[in-house]
Formats: sequence, C-alpha cells, structure tokens
Amino acid sequence: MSGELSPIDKAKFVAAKRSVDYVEDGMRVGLGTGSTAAWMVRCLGELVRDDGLKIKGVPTSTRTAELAREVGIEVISLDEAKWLDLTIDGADEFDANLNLIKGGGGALLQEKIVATASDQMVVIADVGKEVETLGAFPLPIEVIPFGWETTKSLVEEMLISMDVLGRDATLRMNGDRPFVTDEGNYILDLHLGRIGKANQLAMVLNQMPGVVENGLFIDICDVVIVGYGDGRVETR
Ligand code: ABF
Repeated sequence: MSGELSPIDKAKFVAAKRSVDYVEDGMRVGLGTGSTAAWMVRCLGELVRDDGLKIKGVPTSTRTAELAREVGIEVISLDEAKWLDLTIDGADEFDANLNLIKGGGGALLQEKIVATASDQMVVIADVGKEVETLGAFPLPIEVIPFGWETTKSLVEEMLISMDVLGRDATLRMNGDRPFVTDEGNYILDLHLGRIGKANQLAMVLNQMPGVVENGLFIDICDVVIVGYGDGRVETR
C-alpha cells in the first residue's frame, strides 16, 4: 500500500500503521479525518479484509465514512455505538501536554464529540505537527452562519483580553463561497500566533453566542504516535 512515498507521506503512513496496533477485535472505533487518518482507515480496511478483523467504525466526517465503506469497514453512527473503545485521529498541532489544535480539515465538531465519547484517543501525526506552544496553526472555530460577521467581530474583540499574539479571524472559504461543514456551519480561522492559556481560551470561546465549537482539544488525547520521514515512529 505504501509504495514510494514522499517523506511527509511516509511519516503519516508509519504513524497510521502503528496506530492500528491499538485496535482489537470487536472494538467500536472512532475514525478520524484528514490525510493521516485516511492512511489509518486504509490500514484498518486491510486488516478487515485480510485478517478478518471485526470492528465497527464511527466516522468523524462524510469523507471518512465514504473511505471506510470503500475499504470494507462496517460503519455505524455514534448513536448506534453509544460509546467507543478507541478513537484514532489526526491533528494540526500537538504540544508536550498532548493538547491539540484540530480542525484544519473542517471536521472539528464531530471529531471532538467522537473523541470525547471514547475510552481512549490516539492521535497520529508527522513530527512537523509537534510544537512547544500551540497557536502557529490558525485555530479553527465552528460558527453558525446566522450573524457570522457579528460573531467574528465579537471574537476579535474578546481576543484583546487573551494571552495571544494575534487577533485576526478570517472566514474559511471554499473557492469563492464560504466553506460549509458537515453540519452546515461556517469556520472562522483565528490567527493567534501563540496561545498562552489554551484552557482559558477554549472555555471563553465556547461561551460566545454563535460559536458552536473550537479546535482546541484540551486533556482529550491520551497518546500521540509521531511519524518521521525516514520511517521511524515514536510515541508521546
Ligand atoms: C483532522 O486531521 C483535522 O482535525 C486536522 O486538521 C487534520 C490533520 O490533517 P492531516 O492529517 O491531513 O495533516 O483530524
């Protein structure tokens, strides 16, 4: 499956490959979104096809659901699963406390709901995602379309009192139209540069009218599997 991969894809692939060691027969598994998670879904599909692995997958986006079905994984809804044994997902940044920024793929809402409904969350990432302090990657927040410009202004005003370097929020676009999430919402990307108090920011953001969820995953991730371009894999 992995053939001749670029260093970045090899890093993602080896992390994804290692993560499926956490999957046992009979598990209900949350399936993440993004290119690294896609490798994991393909690796699981191989185990289902070749080794008869029996799992039920709960996808975190429509595109992951499509890929999971394509590779032969039984897909069920979170409501059918009720609770998950394990979620494996990617990330845009992770720090030494295993706190994350997620949402670069626009699936942060379902990702956070599924990860929170799991006994264990395993993140898979290339080493380029490892940071000392979160924030260089723009922090995605999901907002309802109604009054999004007002929400944007209120969020920017709130950021003035936060321990962050930048305060600009931009509407994520898909061509010349706003990007729309699986739930029909918009994404604002917050260009903060550096997030001093991620816990505090996460709480304040979700109190703001119009904000549905934010891409800070605090105290949710249990393990990060880090892949390197030379094929090495480490666990944090
Ligand atoms: C997804 O994985 C998103 O939350 C995150 O943005 C993305 C990382 O993408 P990739 O694995 O393609 O780098 O879970």
